Amino acid sequence: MKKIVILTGAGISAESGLGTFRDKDGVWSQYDLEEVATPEGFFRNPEKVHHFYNMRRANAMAAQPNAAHDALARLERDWPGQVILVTQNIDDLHERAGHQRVIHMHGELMEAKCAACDAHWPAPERMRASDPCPECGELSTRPDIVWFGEIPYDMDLIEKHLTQCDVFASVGTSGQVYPAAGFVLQANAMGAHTVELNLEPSELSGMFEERHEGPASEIVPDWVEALLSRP
Ligand code: BV8
Repeated sequence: MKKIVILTGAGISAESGLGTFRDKDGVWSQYDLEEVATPEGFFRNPEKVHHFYNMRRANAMAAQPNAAHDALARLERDWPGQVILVTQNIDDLHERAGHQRVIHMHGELMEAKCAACDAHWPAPERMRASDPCPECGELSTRPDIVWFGEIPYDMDLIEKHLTQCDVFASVGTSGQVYPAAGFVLQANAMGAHTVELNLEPSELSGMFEERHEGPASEIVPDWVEALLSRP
């Protein structure tokens, strides 16, 4: 039975009210990426970075999954083959929609870690630079999020899935951030059928054999329904 690998980006959470990054009035038009999403920015001003992620954590906690998150959870449950979900998003809306296995390649808002001893624990609602690590006591706690210039999580696992997939679908991503933006190239090289579901054409649209354009809450449930009606 066909194995499906899905990559999601900020666009799948847009209709849940969580801002995307590069659309008009996106996050990176309001905040300087270098200051809040790089290790250098964190080193320079940890309080500013904690404030940025405390705000995004509060927004994510107040948001609800939308029909696109629900549809992917349904696909994972009802598809007779393997469904692997890789997300660039750090919110937990896939999980709250009932998705069982989510690979968060850019980390998670709801997780914290220690930059000194690498301990991991559930993030409190508000993190502060003055919070000592619960394990080693160092003042080096940080959000468990992959910043620019840092190595994304689970790359070996993701590469393995990409070599085995029959279908690769990309949902709600502009295809500007690597290595995630390179996944469609690998899927194509492996002969997988590639599908893009996005509000508008992305940087990589030409790489996809099949494209659906529109809001994720509409086109993703339609795509899942079509898949399940002819497994
Ligand atoms: C790495 C966590 C090495 C933070 C993120 C030059 C200099 C320095 C670095 C680089 C360079 N060139 C390339 C790099 C590497 C760099 C990179 O790619 N930079 C880009 C900006 C050029 N990448 C890295 O540094 C990565 N690490 O390369 O390490 C390595 C590589 C491979 C193997 C080993 C080692 C680390 C990148 C991770 C950074 N952290 N997130 C946070 O979230 O705060 S990435 C950040 O961008 C977000 O997490 C986001 O998820 C991600 C991707 O953005 P999108 O999800 O695509 O969001 P965007 O707004 O761009 O697009 C939204 C899309 O949705 C649009 O297309 C829109 O049309 C659509 N949409 C909107 N509404 C809807 C919709 N679609 C459907 N329905 C709707 N309603």
